[in-house]
Amino acid sequence: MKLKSSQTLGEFIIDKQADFKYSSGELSRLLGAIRLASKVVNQQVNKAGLVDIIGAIGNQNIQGEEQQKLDVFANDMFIGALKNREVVCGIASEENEDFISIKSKDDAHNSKYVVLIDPLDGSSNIDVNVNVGTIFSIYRRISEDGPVTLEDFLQPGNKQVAAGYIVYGSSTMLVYTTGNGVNGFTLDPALGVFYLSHPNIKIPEDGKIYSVNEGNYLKFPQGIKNYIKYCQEEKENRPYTSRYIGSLVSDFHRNLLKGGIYIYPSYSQAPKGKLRLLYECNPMAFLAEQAGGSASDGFTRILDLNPVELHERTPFVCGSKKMVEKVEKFMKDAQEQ
Ligand code: P6P
Repeated sequence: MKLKSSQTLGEFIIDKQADFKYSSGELSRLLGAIRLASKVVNQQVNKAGLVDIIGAIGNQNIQGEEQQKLDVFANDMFIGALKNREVVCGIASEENEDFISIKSKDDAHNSKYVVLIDPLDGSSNIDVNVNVGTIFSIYRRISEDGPVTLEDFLQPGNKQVAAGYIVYGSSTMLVYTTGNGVNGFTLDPALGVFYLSHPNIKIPEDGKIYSVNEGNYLKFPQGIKNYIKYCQEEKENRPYTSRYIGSLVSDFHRNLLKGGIYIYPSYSQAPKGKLRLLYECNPMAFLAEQAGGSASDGFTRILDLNPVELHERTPFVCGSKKMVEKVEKFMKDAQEQ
């Protein structure tokens, strides 16, 4: 067997350490904690399906509980790994109502980073074997010292120091940015090592894939309805292709590599949309922009939104720059009519 030539994630993080402003290696150790937790979660996500097919695996009940609670398992794994590395002073998670303040072993709160995570986005897809993902967003704390405060988490997305996701799919990939471009790493499950497989990812400026839950079409704002009709027209390079699998990380990942747009608009039952600003939209928006794409709520750049609540939602339009601009034009024109 030939040893792989490409760089491992660990080597890459160390190589790029110089890119992190004022980092004394803590951000590298933080990313290392995420790398570790993602491997443990990947193992469980891949086993989850076996319960349904075989059901005779010793720990069927436990595994069954984990399967229903796999997102809680993922939450515990990421929080545990981050706590053990003593590099974060606070964590906020989709699974926890309140944020967690973390003391280092010397009882101090001297770590300087806070992390926000969606530990297993799309987990309702697990039992039908559709890809799921983990999303993370990292900030430097703004409070001086002592326990973290809510304000440490309520920072606009343009203050993120790093963000990324893990997609547990046909292969497991970790994609992240520290503000110096986007790089993708594929897990070799036999060795348990992430290898650099997608260096310096750039999203195509335009695309022909649109991802939206068209079942909600009648409830969408007029601008979104008009854009969907535009995608379906037999004109120029249209109709586009509709691809929506109900898992943000997977829909985003495909569009990142091929070009496309993901839309989760507001509608009557969800006046602010469904997706969470802090640990879904901000990290994905940071990645999209770092790859040359863009992200808005249909009017305003996602990364410039000022959060007021930990779990607040926002309408979300994200992907190829020209496609996002086209949606924003439809939204603006509809508003003016
Ligand atoms: P809907 C999963 O629950 C999620 O948060 C995203 O991963 C996904 O894109 C979206 O919700 C699906 O929502 O309302 O279309 O089923």
